[in-house]
Amino acid sequence: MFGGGLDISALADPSVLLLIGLLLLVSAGLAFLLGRRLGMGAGRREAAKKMAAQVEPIEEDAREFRKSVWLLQNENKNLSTFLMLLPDLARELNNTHEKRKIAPLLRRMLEQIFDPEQVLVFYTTQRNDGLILVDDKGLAAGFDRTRFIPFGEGRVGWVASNQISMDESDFQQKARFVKADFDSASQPHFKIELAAAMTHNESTLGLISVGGMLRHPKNEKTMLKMVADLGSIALNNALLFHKMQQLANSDGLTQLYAKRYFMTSLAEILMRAEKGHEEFAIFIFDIDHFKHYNDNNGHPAGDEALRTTGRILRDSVREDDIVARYGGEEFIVLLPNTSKPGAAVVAEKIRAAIAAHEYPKEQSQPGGDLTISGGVASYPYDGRTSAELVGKADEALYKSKRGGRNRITIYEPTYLSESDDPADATVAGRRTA
Ligand code: GH3
Ligand code: MG
Ligand code: MG
Repeated sequence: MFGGGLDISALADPSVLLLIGLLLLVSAGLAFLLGRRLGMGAGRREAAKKMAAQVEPIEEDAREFRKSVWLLQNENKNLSTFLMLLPDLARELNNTHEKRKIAPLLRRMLEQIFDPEQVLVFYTTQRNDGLILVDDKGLAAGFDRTRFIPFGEGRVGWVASNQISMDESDFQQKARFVKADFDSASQPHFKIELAAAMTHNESTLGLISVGGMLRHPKNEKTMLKMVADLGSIALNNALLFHKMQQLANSDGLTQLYAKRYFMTSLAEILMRAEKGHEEFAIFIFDIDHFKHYNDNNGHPAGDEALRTTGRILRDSVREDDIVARYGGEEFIVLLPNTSKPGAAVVAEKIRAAIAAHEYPKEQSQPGGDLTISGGVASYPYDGRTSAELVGKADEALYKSKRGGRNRITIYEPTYLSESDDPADATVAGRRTA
């Protein structure tokens, strides 16, 4: 029926027409479905794009948020490290009354907080005109640690004299506005990114600084200042303690050591001498006819004579000898590592110096001179305890008194069985009797 060409007559067949109709219907349906499907895909892509555009900033926010959380966690860790270390530092600082022990404690604390390449701890000099390095971490071995840094020199000197805590940006900012000699050529070894002064009552007691920090806590300047403040409290306490100790140990009139301090030192020297098989000596003396001097010239003149005697005594001995006022007009000297003959020489030198000194109105004294009588005893020959040694020196002193005064007696065991003749004793010095 379709052979050769299109047989139009076949279209007249209702069954064929039905078939074509059906086919058209199916393809229209398919086309519709396909079209719908295709149209929907493009919408979705569009929507997805829209959604992605909305999600991107959220993701960015989340990234920022995660970063902030990480920073906060880090910050929190730094802060809790700091807060955990603080009580320990305060306790340790509170337990130390020695200035030299404070610096290492501060240095260790700063190492733990900032993980720095360099830590410097300075104390103010006694003359109060500059700084001296007392402890450090990371400073070149060849650096002269005894070098004096005047207030005002370099970053360190600037912070010490201005008492303002500084960080790196403060230094840079200040350098622009103030003509400060921050990067002084004299301090090329110093790495100072953070510095704070330790102060008390407006005076600078010292300074701490860090540089090359591997850890940068958020409030680093405040943290450093807190450590500096703890340091200044400790330094001030040590200073007060030292002053109190000096007051308690010294005699108010002569400024020599007091008897109690002398006895403690004697006990210590005794122990050391026992261990090290060393010898030492003590020399005790008493002003002759001092009652007479007081009665003739008045108590204030007597006080002045005691002060002068203390000065002469101090000027006559070595630095490691201990000189004390033992009682009213009695003085005592501890001569470590000194032989008996050596002590005799020192004692005689002191007697001669006092006799040679012209005390006001001394002419009215018996013999026309203000003089002393003394006794020397030595370890281990004359005694092995403090009481024994002081007792023997005192015995020798009274021998000098009995012998006519203005003389030194060196204790000799032989004169215990004595005939009470002063000639039996070894006597140094001028004999007036
Ligand atoms: P001697 O040669 O035997 O030691 O005679 P002395 O007069 O020195 O001895 P005595 O013990 O009789 O008198 C000691 C005097 O020292 C009496 C006392 O008033 C005086 N004295 C003690 N302490 C002080 C003081 O702090 N200031 C003054 N001005 N006098 C003092
Ligand atoms: Mg006397
Ligand atoms: Mg006396």
